[in-house]
Amino acid sequence: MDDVEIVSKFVECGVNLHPEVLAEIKRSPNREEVINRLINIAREESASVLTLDRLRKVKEKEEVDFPNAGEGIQMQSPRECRVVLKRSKRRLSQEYDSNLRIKREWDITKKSYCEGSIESFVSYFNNRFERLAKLLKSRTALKESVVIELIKSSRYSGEVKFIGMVTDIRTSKKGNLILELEDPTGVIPVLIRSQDRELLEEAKEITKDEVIGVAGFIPNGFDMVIANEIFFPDVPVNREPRKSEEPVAVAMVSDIHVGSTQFLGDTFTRFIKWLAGELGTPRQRELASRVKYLVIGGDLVDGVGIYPEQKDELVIKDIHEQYAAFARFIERIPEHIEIIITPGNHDAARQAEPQPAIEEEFAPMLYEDPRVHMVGNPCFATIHGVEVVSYHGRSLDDIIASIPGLSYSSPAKAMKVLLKKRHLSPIYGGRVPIAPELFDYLLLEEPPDILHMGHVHTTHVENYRGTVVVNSGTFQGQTSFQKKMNIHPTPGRIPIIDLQNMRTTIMRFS
Ligand code: D5M
Ligand code: FE
Ligand code: ZN
Repeated sequence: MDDVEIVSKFVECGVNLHPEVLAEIKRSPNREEVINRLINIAREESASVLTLDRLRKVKEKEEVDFPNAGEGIQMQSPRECRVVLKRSKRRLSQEYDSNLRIKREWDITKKSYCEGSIESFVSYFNNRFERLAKLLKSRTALKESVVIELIKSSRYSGEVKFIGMVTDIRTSKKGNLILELEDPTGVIPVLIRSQDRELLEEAKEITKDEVIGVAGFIPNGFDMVIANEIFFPDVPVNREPRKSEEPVAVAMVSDIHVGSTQFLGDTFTRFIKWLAGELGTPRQRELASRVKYLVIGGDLVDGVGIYPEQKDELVIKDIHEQYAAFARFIERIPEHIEIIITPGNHDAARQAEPQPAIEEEFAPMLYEDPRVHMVGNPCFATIHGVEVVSYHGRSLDDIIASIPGLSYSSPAKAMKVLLKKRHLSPIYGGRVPIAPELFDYLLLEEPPDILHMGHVHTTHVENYRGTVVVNSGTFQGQTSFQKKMNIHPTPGRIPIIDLQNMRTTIMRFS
């Protein structure tokens, strides 16, 4: 691209280029990308001349905007641009066959055996314990772990290693942390001493009802373990994430809240137009053409009777009509995009987790659409060889409330904690109703390549040991409830993950 071509690209968009900026652009290895980005920014700010000073500010602004973005994450915001584009007729993703397997065996839909009896709670927790204990035992450090009964019966003093479910957490007057750990053979207290600063810091991430390993010792004559080390099931270090051989991408959305007075219809429409190749710079359109899958992680509609006084914040007060309005948006998504839909806490599905798919009676149009897959929450799927887990994310409320240092503004950090626990919703008896099924569907048996959640209405992406941890934000503006709770949503920022290189681009639509 020579000087004239670069300058005319800007001129076509009504922006004049300062010669210093031109020189800077030419120095850049990824010229195309820099040009597109600058055009967007200049148009967004109605700047008619782009100076070097502006360019520096743009760079600063981007860092401030998304300080926590993980590796390989780029911000993009498509605007209708006057650059004359050669509209590509072929859509890249259309050229490749669909390669999606939804793991129905891990989906609760149509197979809930939950009775809610005491026995079912016992078998539910046994299933959770056994499977997480197996994961922990596969770690070298815990190979020689023993059952709690043995530790207690032998009354030995000395080193011990064992695995247990956390049934209680409390802090003593002296600042020691006291855990109570249980396995099928017994219960034992574990003490984390206040002077073990590092261990205490690690232990802050422990929540009730999760399964951990402990290495420690029993002091002479005591019936408790002093911990030296704690182990989360975690995901292996240096795991190579799987990738697609085909150039296809997946768009992640959630929390659309159709029917709410705060639903941002224009923003959602812009997103759909971008998917359809009708919006954006050439590079952004190229990315759109890769999108072959759309995952919608719950809260499609605002629902009715979800919280007190919700009526006042609804423009559509009938749930059937809310889903009908939602379906009219979905109809406009290009045919070749396959859509996976899971429920959230505002949807017409059982509230207790795991949630079965949204009921057909409420959303018949979605069931009639052959490219829409109506699935439960959580959903486990393999897309072009990439393992994807999508979970609405209600447990984030409990995790953020119980672990110091976590916040609604950085949900991917809370999601990482869940990944370490290898469980999507560990805390029982918190805000998340959990159905005691015979099998724990909320457990992460395999580390996923993509862990997707929503619910907290804040887009945030990080990478944890090879897993892309992504929260897909919302298409709803701030509600009065969120205002009271000091929650600041980030509507219209949509993560797009290219499955061929596992890079995430956050597209901005508002
Ligand atoms: O949740 C939207 C946001 O509001 C999300 O950040 C959680 C927060 N939220 C929802 N319910 C509660 C309660 N009961 N307490 C505190 N924070 C909450 P949504 O599921 O879309 O309503
Ligand atoms: Fe929501
Ligand atoms: Zn929600």
